[in-house]
Amino acid sequence: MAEGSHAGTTEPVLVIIPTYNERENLTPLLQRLHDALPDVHVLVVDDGSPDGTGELADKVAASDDRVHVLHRTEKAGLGAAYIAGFHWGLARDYRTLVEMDADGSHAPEDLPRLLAALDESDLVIGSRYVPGGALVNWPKRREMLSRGANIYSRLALGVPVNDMTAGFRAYRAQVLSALPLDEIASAGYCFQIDLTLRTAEAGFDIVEVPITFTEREVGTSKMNGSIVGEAMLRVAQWGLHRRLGQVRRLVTRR
Ligand SMILES: Nc1nc2c(ncn2[C@@H]2O[C@H](COP(=O)(O)OP(=O)(O)OP(=O)(O)O)[C@@H](O)[C@H]2O)c(=O)[nH]1
Ligand SMILES: [Mg+2]
Repeated sequence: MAEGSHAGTTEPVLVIIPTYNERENLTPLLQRLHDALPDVHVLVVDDGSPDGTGELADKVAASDDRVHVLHRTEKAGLGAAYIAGFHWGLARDYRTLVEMDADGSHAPEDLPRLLAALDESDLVIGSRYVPGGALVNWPKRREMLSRGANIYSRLALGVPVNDMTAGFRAYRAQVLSALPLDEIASAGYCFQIDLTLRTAEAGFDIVEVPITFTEREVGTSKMNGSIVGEAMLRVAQWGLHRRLGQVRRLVTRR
């Protein structure tokens, strides 16, 4: 679908950064981001972080027109934060919307390559699991979990993407406008799988570019067992639904 158009790198680009207790990470990350790409705008979506991340973001925003803050009252998960951020960005006509973690795992220095690849695609995924992708300091257990989740998702869903749980992505606005954002209830990292699947099913082009993913050095992970459980269950349901659909189409064709 992307062929023939060159909207990928057109300004303005909005980088959406969800935060929950990322006070120490936020300022250095914004600095790195604007060093790499001075013109991008940022939306920090904070879920009332008890450590004052939201107030810190307000302070930065007060002296930097490129930085905006969306405050939400309770911790409602990564997915809900992104949906709110997407609505905010689409309402303001950003043509490109980027997802990026606040904890430094996603290198802002990789973002120019993601945006360049959007010229040829509708969704660019910064991928750990394509040639050239790398993991730095990730505990073996987390790597196994992530690789396992991706193999499981690819097999269950039949979507040819190697890093479906990746959270460093660039979307063309037209993709997000086409998806029923308010129907997406996935909270944890299965939100990323959910969006990948919906993007593929809607017929948009998806490309993966290799990134180096670095384990956070500061702050704590919000990853937990219920996030994993949610992903496993939902992927199984979506997979079954897709397979049944395929079987149904085969049967009715005869
Ligand atoms: N607004 C908001 N942000 C969240 C929430 N949960 C996680 N985040 C943010 O989402 C990003 C990813 O969360 P992480 O805790 O790093 O999760 P992860 O990357 O899967 O896990 P680690 O690899 O262990 O760091 C970070 O920027 C978090 O601050 C939430 O409920 N609300
Ligand atoms: Mg992280």
